[in-house]
Amino acid sequence: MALRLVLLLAVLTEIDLSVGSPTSLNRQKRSDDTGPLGVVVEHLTQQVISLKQQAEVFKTEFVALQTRAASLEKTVAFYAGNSNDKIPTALSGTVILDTAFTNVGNGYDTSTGVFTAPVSGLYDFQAVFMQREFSGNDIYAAIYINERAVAGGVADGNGAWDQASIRAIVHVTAGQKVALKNKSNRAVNFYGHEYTRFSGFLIKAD
Ligand SMILES: [Ca+2]
Repeated sequence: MALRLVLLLAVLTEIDLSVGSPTSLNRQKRSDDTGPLGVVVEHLTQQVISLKQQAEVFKTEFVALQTRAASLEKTVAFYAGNSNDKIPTALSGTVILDTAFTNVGNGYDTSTGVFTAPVSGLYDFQAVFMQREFSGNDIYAAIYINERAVAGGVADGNGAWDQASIRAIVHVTAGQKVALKNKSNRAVNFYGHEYTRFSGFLIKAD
């Protein structure tokens, strides 16, 4: 009852105002004139449209944040070796370590020796490799990102056993290939077991 009274007053007030207005007095009512309720409905309709648009923006931003959060929580890590005495590696070839002790994210391929970055970010890669004692030939090797060598080392083939250790802390884009490759001027046999290893992990995703 009270609500009806208020609405009635509102309508009367609107009528009074329009009647009192000099322009209204001199103006014929037109068929497309909007009544007071029509104005309210139109106003509310615009507000609903605006709120729907804002909701769409929030939804898009929320999905983007969810994707970002999932990326930041992602763990990528691999650690690979080869239990044979000899790991034959061609000139400029990839050292194939056929056993992955750790392969979180499945970035390392034990059949090719290549790690393919599943996400873009800052990575830490390490390699150690060994040359037999009195083999007479030095072994050069480097960690490559695609075709670019980013860290290299040499294991001397003269005298006692030699082991080199290399490391690269680099940004890698998702899909880029990282591998330990032979940089000697010939095909070589890396010494296997726990003495030649290739590993890496994601420090922080983009
Ligand atoms: Ca040596």
